[in-house]
Amino acid sequence: MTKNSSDAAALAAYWMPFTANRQFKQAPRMLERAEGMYFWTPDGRQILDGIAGLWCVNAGHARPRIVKAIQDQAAQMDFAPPFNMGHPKAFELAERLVQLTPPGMNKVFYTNSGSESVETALKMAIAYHRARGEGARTRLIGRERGYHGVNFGGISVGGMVANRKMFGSLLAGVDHIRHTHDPGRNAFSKGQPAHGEEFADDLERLVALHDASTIAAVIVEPVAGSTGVLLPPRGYLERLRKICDKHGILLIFDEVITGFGRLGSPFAATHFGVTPDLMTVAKGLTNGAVPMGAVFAKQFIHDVFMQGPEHLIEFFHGYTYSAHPLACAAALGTLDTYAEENLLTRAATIAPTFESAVHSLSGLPNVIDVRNMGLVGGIELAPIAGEPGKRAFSVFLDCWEKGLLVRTTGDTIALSPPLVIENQHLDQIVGTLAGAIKRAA
Ligand code: PXG
Repeated sequence: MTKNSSDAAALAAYWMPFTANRQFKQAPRMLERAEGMYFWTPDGRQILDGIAGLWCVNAGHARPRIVKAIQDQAAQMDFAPPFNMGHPKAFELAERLVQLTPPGMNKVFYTNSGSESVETALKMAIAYHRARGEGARTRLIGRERGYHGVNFGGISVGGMVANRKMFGSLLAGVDHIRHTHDPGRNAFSKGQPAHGEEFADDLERLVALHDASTIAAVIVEPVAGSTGVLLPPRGYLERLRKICDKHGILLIFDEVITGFGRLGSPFAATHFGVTPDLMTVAKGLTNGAVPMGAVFAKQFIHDVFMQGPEHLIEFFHGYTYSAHPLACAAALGTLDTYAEENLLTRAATIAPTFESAVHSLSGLPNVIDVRNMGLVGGIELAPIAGEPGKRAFSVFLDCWEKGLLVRTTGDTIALSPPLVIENQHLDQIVGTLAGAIKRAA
C-alpha cells in the first residue's frame, strides 16, 4: 500500500471491527490472496498464517473441495428460506455432524456465527427449563475471562472486561465463577495444568448464594482462547460437570475455538471426555469460508420442546440465514477435507513437536509463561510498566513485517495455526517469534 492522501480517503468509509481504526488507516495491513498456510499482500509479500485466519481456517486456505462446493452451490441454489422449508444439504450436514459429536449430542441448530450460537444456546437453556415447569431457572452463569462473542447474552456471561465496560451493566440475572488462570502454581505447564481442579467449586458458592432453583445454565470455554489461551486444570471440567448434574444446571461448552480438531480430537468435549448438554460451534465448521455456526443439543433437551400440538412452532428462534445453502455446502466440503486428511486428529500427532517448539521460547526476555495444548499456544510477556498490551502488540507488528501473522490479547501472543502445518512452518513461526520477542525487550 502506498500511503498518499487519496489512499487514506479510500479507507475512510469502512469502520473496522475490533481494530484501532485510526492507527490502522495510517499504516494499513492488507491481505489479498490466500492458499494453504499462507496469505499474500497486495504488493506480493507472503505471510505465514500462524492463527488459521482467526482460529477458523483449520484445513488451510482455498481448499479445492470447499471452493468447488461453494461455487457449485451458488450456481444451483443461492438461497432457500429456512423457516417451514428445507433443502437436502442442511439435513445431510446435520447427520454428518452428529457422527462427530459426543454420544447423545444428536441435534443440530444452525446459526451464522459463534456469537449467534451463544445466544441460541442460552435461549435454549432458559426455554428448556420453562417448558419443564421450572421457569424460575433464568440465571445464567459465565466465568471470569470468558469470551462468548459480542451479542447481549454473550457479553453478559462473558468475562472479558473491555467487552463489558463500554456497554454498562448489560443483562441482569447473570453471575460469574472465577477463572482458572493460576500462573503462580501453573506457569510453563505443558498441556493441562496440574493445579486448580478446586476452582470448579466456585459454582457451589454461586449455588449457595442464588439457589440452584434460579440457575438455568453454566457456560464455559473448555479452553479459553480470546482471553489468552487459558487451559482447564486437570479434573476441573469433570468436577464442573458433576456439580451441574447435582443441581440440575445445564452445562454449555462454547467450542467455537476448540471445535473441529484444534486440540487433536473433533471437539474439546471428546478430548477431555466430558460431555456438556449444549455445545456452541462456528469457525472451523466451514473452515471460515462462509459464515456459519451451530448449537449441538442433547436429545433430552430437544425432546422437552417436542411436546405441544404438532402444528405449532416448538422453538421460537432462528435466523434468515440459518442453514444457508452456501454455508451448508462449504461445511460439507470442509468435513470431506477433514476426513480425507484425518485433520480432526492431526493436531494430536503434531502436538508434541508443537509443544517443544513453543516452549523453546521460554527463556527469552520477558517471557513469563508459555501454555499449550493440541495446536494452541500462548506465550505471555511481561507488560511494559503502565502500557499493558504494548509489548505483545510490538511483537505482532514485528512478525507482520517479517512475514508471519500471529494474534495478541493483552500481553499474550496466541498461536493457532492451520491443522495442515508442517515442520518447516513451525520452524518459521518459532524463529520469527523468537527474533521479535528479543527485539521487543
Ligand atoms: N465464543 C468463543 C469461544 C469465541 O472464541 C465467539 C464465541 C464469537 O464468535 P463470532 O463468530 O461471533 O466472532 C468466539 C470468537 C481472538 C478472537 O483473537 C477470537 C474470536 C473472535 C475474534 C478474535 O482470540 N472468537
